[in-house]
Amino acid sequence: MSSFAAVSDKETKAKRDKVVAARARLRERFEAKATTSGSEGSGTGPANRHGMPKLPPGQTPAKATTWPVLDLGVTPRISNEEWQLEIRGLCEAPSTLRWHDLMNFEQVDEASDFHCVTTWSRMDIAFRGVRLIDVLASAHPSERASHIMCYATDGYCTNLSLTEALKPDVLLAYRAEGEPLSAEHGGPVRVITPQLYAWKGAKWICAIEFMDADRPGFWEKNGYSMTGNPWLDDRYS
Ligand SMILES: Nc1nc2c(c(=O)[nH]1)N[C@H]1C(S)=C(S)[C@@H](COP(=O)(O)O)O[C@H]1N2
Ligand SMILES: [Mo]
Repeated sequence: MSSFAAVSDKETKAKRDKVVAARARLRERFEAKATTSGSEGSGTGPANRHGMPKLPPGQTPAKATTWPVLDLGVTPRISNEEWQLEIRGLCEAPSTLRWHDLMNFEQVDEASDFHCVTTWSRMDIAFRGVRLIDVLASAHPSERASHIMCYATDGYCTNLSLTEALKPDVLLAYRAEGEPLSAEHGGPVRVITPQLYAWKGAKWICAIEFMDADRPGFWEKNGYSMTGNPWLDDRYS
């Protein structure tokens, strides 16, 4: 399910057509070199789980009512008005997005799974947000860009290959289960990477850098895998 906010004028429509075209071009580039990163790992939600209540190896379902909080221990409190996302690095159109810019992208609802490397999983969390691919495409990444680093306000960072980052259910999420995303879970805006362990989704996202090589983020420097594919039990390096 997805919808555009009311289209008010031609200019907005033209802008969105451009975004859609940029997204298509970018997706094409990366689908061509898609890796074999787990045939069952390329997305989640009931459809992508083939309708099976199946968990990645070594994972246990958390109670439907619990969504544990895991982070470095500080909880930034950021209002929607204060929130900013800087897009930089190897791209032709670096920019800083504000809340209203985020609202101008297509808004999508995705039920996604959330796999923590500490072995609990929450299935089918209802998220609302913007596809990361749309935001990345709007910055026109250069041909050399192969990875991104996501930076967060608490000093955290984590790396993603563009192949993973561009998958359609990777979101910049700002609502969960019908409520604004709480500060504890990374609100106002965090990354959700349903096909990867949850540490790959930066809470309180504040910057994204396009890179021409892979580089470890916080947990990746501390022994976690560079890729983090739960379907391959790909936890540590
Ligand atoms: N900014 C930031 N993002 C982060 C983390 C963090 O410490 N800081 N921890 C990661 C880890 S290890 C996990 S398991 C998930 C936990 O998200 P949750 O607290 O919403 O369950 O966030 C990830 N994103
Ligand atoms: Mo984690």
